[in-house]
Amino acid sequence: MPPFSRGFRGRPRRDVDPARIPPGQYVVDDFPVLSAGPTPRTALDEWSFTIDGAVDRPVSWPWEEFLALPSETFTVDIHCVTKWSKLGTSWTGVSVDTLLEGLDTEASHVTAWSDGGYTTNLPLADLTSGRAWVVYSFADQPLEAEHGGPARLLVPHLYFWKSAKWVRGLTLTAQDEPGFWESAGYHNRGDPWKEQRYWND
Ligand SMILES: Nc1nc2c(c(=O)[nH]1)N[C@H]1C(S)=C(S)[C@@H](COP(=O)(O)O)O[C@H]1N2
Ligand SMILES: [Mo]
Repeated sequence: MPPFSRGFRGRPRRDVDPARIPPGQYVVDDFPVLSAGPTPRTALDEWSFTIDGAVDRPVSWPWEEFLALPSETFTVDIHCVTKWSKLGTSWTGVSVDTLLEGLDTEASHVTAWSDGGYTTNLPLADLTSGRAWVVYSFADQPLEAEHGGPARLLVPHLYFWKSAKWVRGLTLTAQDEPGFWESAGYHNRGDPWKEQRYWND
């Protein structure tokens, strides 16, 4: 059975601005769960968030320090490559710009890595300029484990597989290295507005 409510598929919805729906997508009201493996459960006192790789000095924040960083609450639309989109989702977290503040790097790319072994690669430019966050709250509630809690990456302008659940760090790299789905045939960048679903799109 598909993890989304049946009946919306392919049916145009009158309450939705079509300009907000990327090509080939349909809108859902619920919040599907898509995980390639079991949900990891890392204790908060063992959790930290690390930026390392091609930086002048690696940085790492334990949970409490991460929560004390300047945060933002914002509302965005999200788009999964399996064709569902969810509009107007509200999140709280720390922007990647804030995390990178004061760091010196000549890296062009980033690998986001997660508890459980998931990785996804992005150009550094897709994570900066206020377009990406590490979020720990959804709809004013702590982020549920099945949706990536305690914290996940959120990169809403790219397909949702780039938004790594259970994210624990960003490794900055001089070369682009395909992540989990990118190595399995998904598009390297994944822009939903260009319908970059698979490697040859
Ligand atoms: N760690 C991890 N992150 C992940 C995934 C995963 O399997 N593991 N799946 C990706 C995919 S394909 C999608 S569509 C979204 C799903 O997020 P959700 O379960 O909160 O809807 O998470 C992305 N991030
Ligand atoms: Mo996905």
